[in-house]
Amino acid sequence: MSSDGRMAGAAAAAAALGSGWLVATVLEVPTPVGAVGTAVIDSAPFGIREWAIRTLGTYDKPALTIGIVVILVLVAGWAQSSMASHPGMVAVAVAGLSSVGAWAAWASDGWAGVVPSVVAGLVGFASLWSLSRTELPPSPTPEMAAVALDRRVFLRRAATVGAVGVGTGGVALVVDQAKGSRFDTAIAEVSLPRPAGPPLLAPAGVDAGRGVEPWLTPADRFYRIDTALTVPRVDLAGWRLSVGGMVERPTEFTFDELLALGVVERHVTLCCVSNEVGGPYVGNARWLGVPLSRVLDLVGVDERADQLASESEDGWTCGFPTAIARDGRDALLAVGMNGEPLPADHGFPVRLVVPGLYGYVSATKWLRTITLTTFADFEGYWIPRGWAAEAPVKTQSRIDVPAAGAGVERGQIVIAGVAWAQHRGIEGVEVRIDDGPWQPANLATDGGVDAWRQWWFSWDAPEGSHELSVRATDGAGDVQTAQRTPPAPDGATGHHRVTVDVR
Ligand SMILES: Nc1nc2c(c(=O)[nH]1)N[C@H]1C(S)=C(S)[C@@H](COP(=O)(O)O)O[C@H]1N2
Ligand SMILES: [Mo]
Repeated sequence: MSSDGRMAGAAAAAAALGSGWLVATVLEVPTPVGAVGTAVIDSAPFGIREWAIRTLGTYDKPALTIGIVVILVLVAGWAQSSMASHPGMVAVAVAGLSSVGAWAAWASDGWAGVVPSVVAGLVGFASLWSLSRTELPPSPTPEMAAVALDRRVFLRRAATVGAVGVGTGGVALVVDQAKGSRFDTAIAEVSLPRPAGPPLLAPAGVDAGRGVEPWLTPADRFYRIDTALTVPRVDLAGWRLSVGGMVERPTEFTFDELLALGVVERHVTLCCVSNEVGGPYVGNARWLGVPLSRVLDLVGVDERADQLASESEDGWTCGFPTAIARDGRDALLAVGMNGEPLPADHGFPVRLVVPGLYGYVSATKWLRTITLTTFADFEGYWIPRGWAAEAPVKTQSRIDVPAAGAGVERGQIVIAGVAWAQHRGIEGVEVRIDDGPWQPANLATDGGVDAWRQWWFSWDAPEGSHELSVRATDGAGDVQTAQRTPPAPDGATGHHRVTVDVR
């Protein structure tokens, strides 16, 4: 493949992607690349998906998008060099790619979703075509076009085609950002009711200045895990929550109708089943929301419905035992996070928060539907992909300071971190230096059984390389197991260990 061919292919790909993106932004449907990315995420085999979260973490989505674009540019390079000799084959290839995008977006957005891919395909093919022929013959045979290609004409056209890509892409970016910031302003203007009772205060914690995780995680630092390549922007006026399935009175709620049921505020720690021992996918927030039990009382739940399933705006689903929603714990339809309306990333306008369960079975963001069903009849998104149907949070503890591999001065130092066992609470934390005995750590004030607990331990560090370990005991008196298991299928176990170098 010549470098001209590659350059022209890249220009044609840019024109196609830019115009597809622009049309998608105007129509408010997924971009062709986004739609294909979502389809890839949804169909990725268990092992690959697990690997992506483990190695790429929150960068898994940008990596996927870049991967798709690189493949398109490579294909476009091939298409450009084959255009003169095999235009029919190129037409079929472009139509094929365009159909993949159209099909992927059609699944979520119907016919409107098809338009960006069709436009991208047409612009892409027109670009390749115009770059492969000369100015002169009115209807060149492929052979003539290849021979007569004038380099200046070619370069001028390549620049024009590239400019179409950059221009449409640039406009799309500006339009999309304007829409995004208008949306964030609209969120900020949502006024939420005050919870009943005295204000909820955070317990006195360990001084966060030492590099310890703050007790309350700010929303912009809260981990984000979901399958959404683009975050849904839900229009509050059109939003409805429908509650149905095995209930006596299927009911639809507007946002105001939901809030009218009354709100409470609770500290709840949320964590992801994909979190490795010592990992970052856990956070603690002050959630404002309507107790799920109030909604369930209103609709009247059929006793045979052993699963409470839910679905999001973007078609993601999950489910957990109905009994858990009714056992008195503070399962919430959350509308606020740390005193503000839910940010778009964390589920605006309404999400579920269920203390004691991993997010993948319970914490639906951009909530739309609650369906009372059975475990026999329904499986949430992750269940056929290899994760356990029931997933109570496992007791975990983490050392945040000193950081793994850190060099520290000998003498008195503080070892500190967090421990969590949602809905059982943390009764104790112990620290072990190398192969020494387990020694009790100090616990910060208890913030309730549903929240994590900070801990610290004063250590007179002797010179050398040392391994620090931590383990927690939950409110039922059960000591965190030392047995190492991976996150799949229902949450990692084992002790967090860090090695430090004392000088
Ligand atoms: N709509 C939707 N909700 C979702 C998910 C998702 O992929 N889509 N992921 C779940 C998972 S696996 C977790 S761990 C939590 C994470 O919530 P956060 O991103 O607010 O931290 O959201 C849950 N809710
Ligand atoms: Mo998760």
